[in-house]
Amino acid sequence: MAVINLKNREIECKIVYYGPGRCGKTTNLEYIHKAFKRQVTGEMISIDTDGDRTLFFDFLPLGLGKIKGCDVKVQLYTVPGQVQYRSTRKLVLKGADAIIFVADSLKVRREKNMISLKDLHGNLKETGISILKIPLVLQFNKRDLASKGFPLMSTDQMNKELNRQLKAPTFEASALSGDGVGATLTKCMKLTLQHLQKEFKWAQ
Ligand SMILES: Nc1nc2c(ncn2[C@@H]2O[C@H](COP(=O)(O)OP(=O)(O)OP(=O)(O)O)[C@@H](O)[C@H]2O)c(=O)[nH]1
Ligand SMILES: [Mg+2]
Repeated sequence: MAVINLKNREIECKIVYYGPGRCGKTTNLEYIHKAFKRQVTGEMISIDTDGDRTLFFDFLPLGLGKIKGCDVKVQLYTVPGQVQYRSTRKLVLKGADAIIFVADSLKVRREKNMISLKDLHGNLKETGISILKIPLVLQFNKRDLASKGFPLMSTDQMNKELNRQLKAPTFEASALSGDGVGATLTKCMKLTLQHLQKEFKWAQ
């Protein structure tokens, strides 16, 4: 849950990158760390890894400047995508203000995307959050692999299979080259701030 400190005029929120193993969550954060140096306010921390696999989480703090006189700070997290780390994902998800679901565009990962989205749905539900209510953006990652001859799903197919009910904004991306990474995060940030503004009005 976002921390809104009116005295210091600060808003701090948490965005979680979710998705199946090897879909590119850590690569998104690595790109942001590298390409958005002015916004990065601290080191990227990867807690517990095995090669390129995340076993606990990655963390990257950002400062996005002032919005309506408030300093906006964002904490980015990734979950471990491997199926067996469900309880860790639930832990990392705690207090999330928004989700970026990274789907792998490779045809062979079709089912893994669906399983991971279902897992997200279940984990959110267990913490009393509806997947339809939390700010959510879908990223169709690894689009660059088409030009290297890998069979990819069409974005139409991915939309039908993953996004029919969610109707979330979607972005094609290559986390490796950075294409679409900033656009995904910017949209998610906008949705998060809109959502907070609505909630805050209720709370007043
Ligand atoms: N070609 C290509 N490779 C990518 C892209 N995104 C990630 N990869 C590669 O896919 C592999 C897995 O990426 P990670 O970012 O570690 O995946 P992850 O989602 O963090 O995986 P877990 O930590 O196991 O959940 C790495 O070898 C990346 O370089 C992409 O957009 N294009
Ligand atoms: Mg990872």
